[in-house]
Amino acid sequence: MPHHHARTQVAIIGGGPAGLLLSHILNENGIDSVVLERRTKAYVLSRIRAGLLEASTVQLFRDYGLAERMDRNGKSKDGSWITRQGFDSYFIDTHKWTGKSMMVYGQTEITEDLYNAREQAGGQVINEAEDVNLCDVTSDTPFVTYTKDDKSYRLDCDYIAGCDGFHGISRKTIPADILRTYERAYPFGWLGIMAEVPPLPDLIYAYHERGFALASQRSRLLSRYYIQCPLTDTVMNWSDDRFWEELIARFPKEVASEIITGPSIEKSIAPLRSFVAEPMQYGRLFLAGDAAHIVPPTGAKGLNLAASDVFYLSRGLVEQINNNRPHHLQHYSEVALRRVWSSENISWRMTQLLHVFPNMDRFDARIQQNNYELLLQSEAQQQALAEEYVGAPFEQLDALVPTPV
Ligand code: FAS
Ligand code: PHB
Repeated sequence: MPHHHARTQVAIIGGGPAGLLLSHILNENGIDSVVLERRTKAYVLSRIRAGLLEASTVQLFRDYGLAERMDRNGKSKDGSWITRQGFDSYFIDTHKWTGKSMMVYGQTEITEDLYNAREQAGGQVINEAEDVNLCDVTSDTPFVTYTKDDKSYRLDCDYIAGCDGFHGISRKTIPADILRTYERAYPFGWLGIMAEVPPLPDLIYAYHERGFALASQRSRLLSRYYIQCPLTDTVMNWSDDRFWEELIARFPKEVASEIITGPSIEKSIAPLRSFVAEPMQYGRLFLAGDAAHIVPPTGAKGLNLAASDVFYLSRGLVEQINNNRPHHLQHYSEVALRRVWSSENISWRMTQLLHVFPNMDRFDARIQQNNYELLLQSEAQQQALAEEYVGAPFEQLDALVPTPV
């Protein structure tokens, strides 16, 4: 029998961006939640991941008082460059085609801002919560059990949000005969480094016969670079010198000559995957973020999808709990998945456009080249890419923003 018994309105599994953002927005709407995070706060904050925010993600953070440091330290971007060996470069001009900009601001900083906001509000984020189990999720009285410091706990709740990422327990709670999954694994990964050197002025995606490369940034003095590498590769094979030499070889000379190199402070390889689990709700369990879907980072959509899921899920929970209006919660999965599949689509197409696929035949290689040529020539293609890259607006944003007191 559990030693400790507690209650909350929403139990949130996972203290990454999705879980923390949901907890914050619920709190802003007077709804109590508890976040159960398996790892220590230091471990969560040590992960280096996303860096580019869609316009709607930035607006959501501003609407909820989370953007003070983002607006101070982040860098607004009117678009990103694409280069292809032997062709003119192309600027995805989101400002020209959509009137919107994106923001370069690291996921690490976002997670820090979210932890700070929860702590300032006296929010309950329980780190090192182990053996989390979701119980009675199809009943009206679901609950969660977990252990911490060798004590066992039971947390009664009205709803459970599964924000525990791709390897979490929440998605696995949905029975296999109900859950539908869709997956595409890619035959390569991204080797990423962080270096305390001034970055290039803009984000640049590069296609080269040697492989994909990406120049990004975190601040005026912190650069983030990636190169495509074989799935079998390991960080041990990549000295800093070898990394910089390969990165420089994949950019056009006029770009390569501007790259400032230096010692890496972080180096890691991430596999690329497209994955979607449907439905994103089961009884009183609702999945959000990587727990429900994964995109290859080529389109910079992973973190932004976590934010849009949280926008839709928090709207549904607020409408149900505060106003006894079930519509948005009942349709959460359907609405969230429309945006998930749009992001899966653009992420897959940008990955196809920009990477060397080891088994690509000559026909596919010419189609890949023609897709780039079309982008250079067609304003319709340019507008479409800009709209998808900057991210579609959330549906009915005004339904969530708290009415000013
Ligand atoms: P997260 O995985 O961030 O958080 C889930 C949390 O749940 C974790 O803290 C985990 O410890 C916890 N958890 C797991 N199981 C649990 C359990 N059983 N009990 C309790 N807690 C549990 N996106 C981009 O847009 N651009 C990028 O460049 C990019 N790079 C990435 C690189 C890597 C290596 C990875 C893995 C992802 C990358 N992503 C990128 C995607 C990433 O940013 C995610 O989209 C984002 O972290 C999603 O946030 P969450 O859904 O909160 O999931
Ligand atoms: C990053 O800065 O980490 C980044 C930027 C754009 C992407 C992927 C990653 O598409």
